[in-house]
Amino acid sequence: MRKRSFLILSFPFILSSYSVAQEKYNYVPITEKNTQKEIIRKAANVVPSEKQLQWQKLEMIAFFHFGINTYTDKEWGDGTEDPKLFNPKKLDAEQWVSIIKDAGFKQVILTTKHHDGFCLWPTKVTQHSVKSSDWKDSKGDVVKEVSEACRKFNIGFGVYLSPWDRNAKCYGTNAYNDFFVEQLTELLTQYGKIDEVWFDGACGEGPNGKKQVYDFMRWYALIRKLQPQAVIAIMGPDVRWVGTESGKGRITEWSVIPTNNMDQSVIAKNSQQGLIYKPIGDMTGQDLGGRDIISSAKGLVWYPAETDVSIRPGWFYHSSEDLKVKTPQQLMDIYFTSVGMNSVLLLNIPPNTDGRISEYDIQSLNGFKSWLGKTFENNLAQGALVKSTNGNHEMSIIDNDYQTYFTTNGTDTTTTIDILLPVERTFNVLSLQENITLGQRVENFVFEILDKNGTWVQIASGTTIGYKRLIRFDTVTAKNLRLKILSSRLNPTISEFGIYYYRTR
Ligand code: FUL
Repeated sequence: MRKRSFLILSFPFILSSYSVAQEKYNYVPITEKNTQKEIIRKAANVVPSEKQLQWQKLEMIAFFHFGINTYTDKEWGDGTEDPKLFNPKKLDAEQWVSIIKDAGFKQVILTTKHHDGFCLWPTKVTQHSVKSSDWKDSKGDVVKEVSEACRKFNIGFGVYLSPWDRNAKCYGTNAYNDFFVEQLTELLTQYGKIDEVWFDGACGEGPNGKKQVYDFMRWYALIRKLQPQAVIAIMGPDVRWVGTESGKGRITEWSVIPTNNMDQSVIAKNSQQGLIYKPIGDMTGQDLGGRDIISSAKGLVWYPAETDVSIRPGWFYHSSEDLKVKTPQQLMDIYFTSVGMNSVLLLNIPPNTDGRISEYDIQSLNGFKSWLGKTFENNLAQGALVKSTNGNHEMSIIDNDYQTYFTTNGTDTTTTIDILLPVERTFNVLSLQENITLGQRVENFVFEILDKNGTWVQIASGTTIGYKRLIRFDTVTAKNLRLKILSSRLNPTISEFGIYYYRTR
């Protein structure tokens, strides 16, 4: 894949086969001189960095919350727990990874340290770790076992390292930032390739009652230096928290959003490394990037959403929640409202006190996997004839190749695409994908079918598409379909179009 520069200055280049002049940037400042039209155009040309693109394509990531809380039956430890409580008699990281891989997950994030400060690897900077437990005669290393299992199964590996540390004595002083940098350095240098570093937002008191000012900039620079391919999530510059832990994303989900901390000197200094500070602004509203919102932005940035949710009520394993594991139906609903709403799903599956994923969770994941597979195995639009009023490469929307895409002629921002199926098909799901390597542009679309009386009937509509948009509707049978793009920030691009039959049980 072509390597892109992160220079803030826009640069024109020509897409050989499509001959559309494009500007592209990962983030862009808005000046007072910019007209509303220029702002919209700038927004349409903000694109993911290479690592953000690869991350988005993963679609599903598994979270493993495991640690001292697994043994105290708590969600948040206070840092006074005895490390000897940690004793997973049958820990099997390969079981964890093989199960989630089999269910379709492409990456893992492990809680290497939660707020209690207990480390799952034998860090040199504190005794509060696996090396003070009796597990494997104090020689165990969960981070090593999980990272090796991920490599064996060819799955990405990421680390959650809680900034809030209720055990570290130095928490609340400058020394804590050094302590944290050492922990981060160990994780980033001893376990091979790291694909995601996940910092949550909790910032409470430490053992001495003091709060900490986190030196995020220093941490980001370290990650960019040691693991430049890793995305930094949540309290980081590459991936944003969707805003809830319910598994429900936004119906209108823009990956291009305003940021109000576009510091030009920082940008210039780090222009080759991607954004190195966390965009600032309201990340919790219903619509984070619509025209009204970006019109007053100081800058625009590609900052996509990650939807974290647990398969159980809690993040850590509690036997009392064995019968509360989310059902395959609930996981399917979550898939539609996360991946299907232009977000990446981060599903937590907490290993139990034995150090294994429990049967309850396995059964649910198996049900989810086969349901997902059956639903999406055949695009019922295959074999269709696709035509548009004003575009090119129409057939590429059903070629199952994300790179190729349909776009309009000239500067047209609206279009009608007709899809003539070879035979009548019965379906209840629409799947759309924009080619985000050119930006996120579609603002409004409708989907219609020709009914038995020869009338076009609208069966679905939406605002944003982004990397993926899935819409469910009542089952219909039709041969003639029509996708109308009613509004787009620049020439709309459609990489893939799909219709599917989702069997509800
Ligand atoms: C939050 C933490 O406080 C929760 O315990 C959990 O780890 C969640 C994913 O992040 O900030």
